[in-house]
Amino acid sequence: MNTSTQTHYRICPLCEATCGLEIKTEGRNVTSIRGDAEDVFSAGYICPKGVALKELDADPDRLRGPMVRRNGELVPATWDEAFAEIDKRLIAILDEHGPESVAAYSGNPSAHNTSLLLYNQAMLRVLPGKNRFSASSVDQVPKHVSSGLMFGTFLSIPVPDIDRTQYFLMLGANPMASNGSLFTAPDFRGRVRKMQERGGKLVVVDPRRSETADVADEHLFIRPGTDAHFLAAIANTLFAEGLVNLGRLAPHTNGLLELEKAVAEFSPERMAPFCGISAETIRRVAGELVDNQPAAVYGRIGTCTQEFGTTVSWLIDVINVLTGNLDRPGGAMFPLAPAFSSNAQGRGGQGSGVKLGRGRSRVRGVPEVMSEFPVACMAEEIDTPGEGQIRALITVAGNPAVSTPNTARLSRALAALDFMVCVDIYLNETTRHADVILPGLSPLENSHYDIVFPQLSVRNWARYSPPVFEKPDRPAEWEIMLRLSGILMRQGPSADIAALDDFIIRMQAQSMVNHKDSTIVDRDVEEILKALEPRRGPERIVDFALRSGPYGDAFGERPGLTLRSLEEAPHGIDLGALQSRVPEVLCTLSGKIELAPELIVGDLVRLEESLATRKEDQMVLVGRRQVRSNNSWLHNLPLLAKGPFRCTMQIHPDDAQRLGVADGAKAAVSSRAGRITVIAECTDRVMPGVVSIPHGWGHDEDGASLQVAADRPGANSNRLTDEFAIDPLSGNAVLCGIPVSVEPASV
Ligand SMILES: Nc1nc2c(c(=O)[nH]1)N[C@H]1C(S)=C(S)[C@@H](COP(=O)(O)OP(=O)(O)OC[C@H]3O[C@@H](n4cnc5c(=O)[nH]c(N)nc54)[C@H](O)[C@@H]3O)O[C@H]1N2
Ligand SMILES: Nc1nc2c(c(=O)[nH]1)N[C@H]1C(S)=C(S)[C@@H](COP(=O)(O)OP(=O)(O)OC[C@H]3O[C@@H](n4cnc5c(=O)[nH]c(N)nc54)[C@H](O)[C@@H]3O)O[C@H]1N2
Ligand code: SF4
Ligand SMILES: [Mo]
Repeated sequence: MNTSTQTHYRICPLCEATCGLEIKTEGRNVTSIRGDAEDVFSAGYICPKGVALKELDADPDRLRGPMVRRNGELVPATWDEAFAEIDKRLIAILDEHGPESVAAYSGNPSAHNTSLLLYNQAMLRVLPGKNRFSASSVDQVPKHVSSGLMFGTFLSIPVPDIDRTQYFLMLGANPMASNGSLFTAPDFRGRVRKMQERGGKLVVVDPRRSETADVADEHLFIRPGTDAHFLAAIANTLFAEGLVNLGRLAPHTNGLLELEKAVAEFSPERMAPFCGISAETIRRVAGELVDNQPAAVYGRIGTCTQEFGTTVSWLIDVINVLTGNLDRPGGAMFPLAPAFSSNAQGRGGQGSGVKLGRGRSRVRGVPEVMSEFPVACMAEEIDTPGEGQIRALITVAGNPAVSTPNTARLSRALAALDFMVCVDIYLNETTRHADVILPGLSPLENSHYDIVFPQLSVRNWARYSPPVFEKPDRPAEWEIMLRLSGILMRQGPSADIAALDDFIIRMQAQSMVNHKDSTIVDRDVEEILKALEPRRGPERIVDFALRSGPYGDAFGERPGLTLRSLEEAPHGIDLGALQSRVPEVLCTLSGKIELAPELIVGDLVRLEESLATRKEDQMVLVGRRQVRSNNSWLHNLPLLAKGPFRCTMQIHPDDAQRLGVADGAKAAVSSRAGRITVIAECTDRVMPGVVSIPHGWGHDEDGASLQVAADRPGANSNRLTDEFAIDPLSGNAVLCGIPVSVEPASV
């Protein structure tokens, strides 16, 4: 082994900021991790999680071989034993109970892992039934629905052009902690500072004075779950005061009159008492959006994980359009990713739009969205007997036993499954229920190409990282997923995965040469496949997608991107600032921006009804994120676990006093779904009537193997969230604004 110091460049896979890292190694050890100052996009920025990749790589609790349950206990096994067990048990369940009996859940890290993302899709395609779930329905599905209906594809999501905007209205997001989401912008702090230096203004709307509010020019407290009311009042004001100006978008929109009618009753005066922001302020913000051009409105997890998640997501882009800021430099813009982006393939300006509700969940009858059912329905699909009941589950990089609503019920359901397979790197709260665990490689043993985040980025770029360390002698996740696919296709535990992989790329090439608007239309498939030799697996798919993508070389037709060109550019290739893309980006049936989609406008009745059912004195729960945490799964790394204990319930001092809860003491919090005890932290950072507890904690379950995390387990806030509370348009879980009662804990 080479023990001299080597320097590697690697994109961080831990969050959406996609920072470029400089990693120094000696032999199989990491000696240092820093931000890559020469990275074309992140320019040296890094957060503590990026540094902790060293500990993730070295974590003794990270699984390095399969585990199989024998006599009730998870024990190490060989890969062949593990796949043989899956083949035997899964196929028996399918034979006895039919296609719907085997379900799949995909978690958040799968979106950050090239090998897994590409080949999980392959496995999901051969899953025989419709019971697919993912972390998207505790996250961003409302934004997919509103974007799909307005612009024509689920990933046509406008991002705030922070580097050129003069006014940034941000709701329900805290990029100072999260580093941004549906908004890939490493070094948010630096970008805000530059915006402020050129006279721009950041306004944060949040029931908590967050770390982002601290760096903002203005912070507005808002009553949780009322962003739709606030934004409807802004839209109402823009119409009422004659401020609507569509600019160059005018010929490209449909439904302006319907929209005006739809928001006509939501005046600032009616909405103000409901959301806790005065009518005067609402009118002022509406005016500022028009006066401080260019401007951008953006919302994230706090606006999606609420009762009106789709409506808020829609209103955000409605306001971007009404103020002339959609698709304009400094406004909210559509990235043009070099690969994998469905709104960049084809003619543009027209498409087939999106379809929702193709099928309904068995128990609650919730409509399908993006070929999935809401994870809030997963427990009932497992614990409700009858035809189509889920008996077996495959989880892929997910920890639903901590991350999804009413985890107590879901954990009972997981324990009652006939069979469970987890593709995961830890033995944790979810995988402790598994019959077989299949761990992937360390991130530093994987190559990396971001499939999703260039589609959500504030600049266009292309970056690829080869593996830092040599691949150990065990399967990568793409190979694991192909073996699972082989089993589901009834080819047995040792299907010819090389042949499956060849089949996948052949289908992709075939479909692109058949696509009349593709850059490789009518080309010879054999010639294309030959040009991709000798690559296999994820690299072959990425090379194909790049070369047939909007900046690609079209397989020798023109100068352009190939995977080779990225291999030769270790700090990445910058593809420039975002460009205006309307009408080319639009894929709706009409070829226009649909301002008043029927589904959403029809649901405004519910917004109106909510005005009558408001309960003034109800305490509600919201969540929060912290820099040294990542949902449920980085609490086992000493570098991130150290420091002050972070799983506290923030409560306003007035509420604390009224309820008899003392700072630093334990409080009991209960909801319809459950009860937890948690340390209280009295602070006027949260508005009265609101408590804030971070999610992803509660590492004290028997059977998990997380030595560091178990030391300071914290409490699981998703024991309080309610599986019956969903946004009906998207099926997304409501995680903000959960009614709770709070009292001192007796012990
Ligand atoms: N109350 C509340 N709940 C929330 C949220 C909230 O704001 N409030 N946020 C929600 C959001 S936005 C999300 S995205 C979800 C996340 O929900 P999940 O994705 O279900 O949960 P995570 O905590 O991200 O767990 C990730 C799992 O992936 C595993 N893992 C990590 N890296 C890899 C890898 O490379 N390969 C494999 N195979 N496994 C890996 C980890 O061990 C862990 O088991 O949580 C949601 N839950
Ligand atoms: N350090 C760290 N980074 C992460 C993650 C992590 O767990 N830790 N998770 C990653 C994931 S999976 C995601 S999806 C992103 C999420 O990224 P963000 O959306 O930026 O997530 P949060 O930091 O939770 O910020 C949400 C904010 O919404 C506020 N809020 C709650 N309810 C409401 C409401 O009703 N209205 C309004 N206006 N605000 C409300 C909360 O107080 C909180 O400040 O972060 C990603 N990055
Ligand atoms: S902000 Fe931190 S976790 Fe996110 S990509 Fe950058 S270094 Fe990684
Ligand atoms: Mo997320």
